[in-house]
Amino acid sequence: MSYGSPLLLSSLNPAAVAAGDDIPNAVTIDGEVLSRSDLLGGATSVAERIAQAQRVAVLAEPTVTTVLAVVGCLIAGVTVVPVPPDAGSAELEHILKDSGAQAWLGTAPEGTGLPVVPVRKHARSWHRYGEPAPASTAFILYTSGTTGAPKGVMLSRRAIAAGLDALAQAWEWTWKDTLVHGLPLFHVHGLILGVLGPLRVGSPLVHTGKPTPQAYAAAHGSMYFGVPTVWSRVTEEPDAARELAKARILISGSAPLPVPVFERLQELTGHAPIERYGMSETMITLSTRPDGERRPGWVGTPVAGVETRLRDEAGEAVPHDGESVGGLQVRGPMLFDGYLGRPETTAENFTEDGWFKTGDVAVIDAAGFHRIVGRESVDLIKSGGYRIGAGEIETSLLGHPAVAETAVIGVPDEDLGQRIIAYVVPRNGFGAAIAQELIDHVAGELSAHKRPREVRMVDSLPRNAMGKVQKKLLS
Ligand code: MLC
Ligand code: AMP
Repeated sequence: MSYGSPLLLSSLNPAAVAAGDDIPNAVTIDGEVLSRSDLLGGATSVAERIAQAQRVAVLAEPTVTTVLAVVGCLIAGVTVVPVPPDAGSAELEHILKDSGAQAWLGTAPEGTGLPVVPVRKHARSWHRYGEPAPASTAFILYTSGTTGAPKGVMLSRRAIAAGLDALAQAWEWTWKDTLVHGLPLFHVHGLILGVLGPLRVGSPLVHTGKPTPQAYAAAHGSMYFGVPTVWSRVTEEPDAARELAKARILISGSAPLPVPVFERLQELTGHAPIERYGMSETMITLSTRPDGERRPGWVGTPVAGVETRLRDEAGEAVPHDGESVGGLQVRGPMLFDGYLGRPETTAENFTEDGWFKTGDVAVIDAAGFHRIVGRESVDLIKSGGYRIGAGEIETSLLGHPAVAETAVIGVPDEDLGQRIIAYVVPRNGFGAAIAQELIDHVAGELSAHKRPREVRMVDSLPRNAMGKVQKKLLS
């Protein structure tokens, strides 16, 4: 039983492992299995090697090495900076510099200059560490803003424990469940919920490497996580979808689940998906419940400890009448401790009375059900469940010699939710033939999921009298 446990990873309790109470398949990733004692012994051995460090980078490939590295840091009280495995040159440089990571733990990309501490999968240590302070920073997760390079979200052990316990309660998640997903291990969804969740609750995890419908069908879990793109792809493979009928719950989050996907999933699996809403900065704050109403297009009610409210642009209260739209503000014990090294940006994102301004606009009905209507800024794009800032893509494109001016937007896409389109005014001598090179330029500098799916060459960008690009006129 983990609820309220002072140990962040309460199911890895050394006393239980020493008593011979093992879980043979605690973590399976892409077919490779770690028992609970493998995980504790292996991760403690990692802890011994990095205990003197304050902050290390982990290349978050979906492997057991990544899990051992992360758990080793949590045992030793070392802050983890997860790095997207396909991070390009500019993104990598930014994350390493901004975070102040002292070394790579596990695998490292070439040429970053930081020392590398290897993770030895078969090494074991049974040294016992005390539990690090609950207020200490467990992770710095990099996430995009509307402008500039990604910011480091500081998440404490205490916030993670509160966030996971609230979800375990909301979803009736116990050690009897087997969680299945194939999400990336550098964000809240795949890493915090998807790896630390099972390790806190004590339920086995099957990570499928990639979140394909076939891999989900073959995993035979009781709980499944997916972003809407994953669920949409599942509904396109009816045989795979029908296999999920045996699960207890299917959970969708990180982006809006289209109503037709909700309905088709229900038709094929017999399960109305649970929808939940969250952010890197807040973990998961809203969810529908297995024993409650699951209304397509709505993300449910606050989880334990969370309060929400709506405010208009003047900061005035917006009624919870199911129709009035307002900026969603939240507070609760699972919120972050600020953006690393950016106290002013942190302060701008909170109200004077301590509520976090999510940047999402929502309605709340009289029963407390929430519907996310959209985002306040067109410059934050959600594509495949990834949060991507238009500004960072524009900066990357402007660094290419062919680009004179550019504006990046997200347009509706059936598969990805939003698809990134870059409008480019080319410099003299460059034309449409350069489009693929620009796409590859962004993928190489930032990461594959931030690449524009399409580049549209134009003679000029629509601007207002102040010279500001009118993105609403592009699409
Ligand atoms: C094609 N590729 C290129 C390329 N063209 N790569 C580089 N340069 C080019 N020019 C290929 C790559 O080789 C790679 O292939 C593939 O494109 C990766 O890009 P993709 O198109 O995005 O892959 P896709 O299969 O479409 O991914 C869909 C997806 C993915 C759903 C699997 O978007 C995903 O994992 N999303 C999850 C995002 C997530 O976890 N968000 C949570 C945020 S936390 P290959 O073969 O190598 O794959 C949060 C809080 C909360 O939001 O509420 O949860
Ligand atoms: P990230 O920082 O990647 O965690 O992205 C957080 C953003 O994802 C939120 O601000 C929302 O815009 C969006 N989001 C997350 N979950 C949902 C959901 N269930 N429905 C709609 N949007 C969501």
